[in-house]
Amino acid sequence: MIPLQFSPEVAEARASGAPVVALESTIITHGMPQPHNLDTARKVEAAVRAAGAVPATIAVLKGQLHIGLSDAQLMALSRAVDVMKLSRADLAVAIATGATGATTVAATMIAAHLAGIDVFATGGIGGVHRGAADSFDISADLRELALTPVSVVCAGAKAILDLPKTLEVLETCGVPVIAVGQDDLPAFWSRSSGLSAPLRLDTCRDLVRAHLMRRDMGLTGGQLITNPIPQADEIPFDEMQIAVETALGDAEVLGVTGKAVTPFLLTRIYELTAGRSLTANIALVVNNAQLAAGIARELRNLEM
Ligand code: PSU
Ligand code: MN
Repeated sequence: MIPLQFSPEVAEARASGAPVVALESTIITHGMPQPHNLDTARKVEAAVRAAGAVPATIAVLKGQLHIGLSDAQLMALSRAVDVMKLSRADLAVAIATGATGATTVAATMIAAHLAGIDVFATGGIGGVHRGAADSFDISADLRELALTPVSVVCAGAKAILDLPKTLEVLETCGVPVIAVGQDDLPAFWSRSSGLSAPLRLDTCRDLVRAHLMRRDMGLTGGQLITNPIPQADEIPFDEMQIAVETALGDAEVLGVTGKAVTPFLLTRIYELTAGRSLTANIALVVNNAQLAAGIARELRNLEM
């Protein structure tokens, strides 16, 4: 038996058929500094509610797989130390041994699917790291998108990654990478990566139709919906590159590897941009939560 724990709000939504949006928790524990992590988690949940859906932040707390957290649980998680970062490889071990861990995009997709949630909002996904030809560092998020039928709304892949290689792996995995409202692939802090997105859709209705068509056709895996950061909040790509290059150099000098790479780079870029990267990060996650709520609502309409 999987120890799934639904928050009262999510349980009610499931009973009434109200739209639900899954949210990850690694962004809280490993992606942002305190107290911004808690503020952002609350803001993102509020954005989902304001847009007419129910937020389900997902985490493993003492071996229970929580789908939806209370404010007290959210607060405790945001302040906890030594929280595990859980991806597909770690999720079952953490649950079986009573551990506490935050879920990455991969693990959140697995949990959302177990809970019957089709739509998930995050900031950025993991991808192919620069230097992957030597390090073999390719996020398990990509393979999860190939396996698990959840539509993931993000702001593109972070510029710390090798974006062309990330697109290649997603194509090999059969994952539709869809830009919303523009032709270019967004690059997290920046609206454009300078690369074309493989696919473009401009409405929630089309995004939902494509999601349902994959289901009807029995295609495994999800959709990657890339939503550009609002114009007012973006940091131009070239400007970010300087901070990104410095952070990558520091990671190499310090010998940072494995799971520690993404959190290290995010922290370093936060320092190097004097907090600007965080302001942009918060804005884009909220923006993604709003779009995801719209998609979840449309999904309920079309399913009925
Ligand atoms: N992007 C962010 N903040 C984050 C992450 C990505 O802007 O916190 C997290 C997500 O949880 C993502 C994970 O799934 O980093 C990817 O880690 P890795 O590269 O180790 O797979
Ligand atoms: Mn990795």
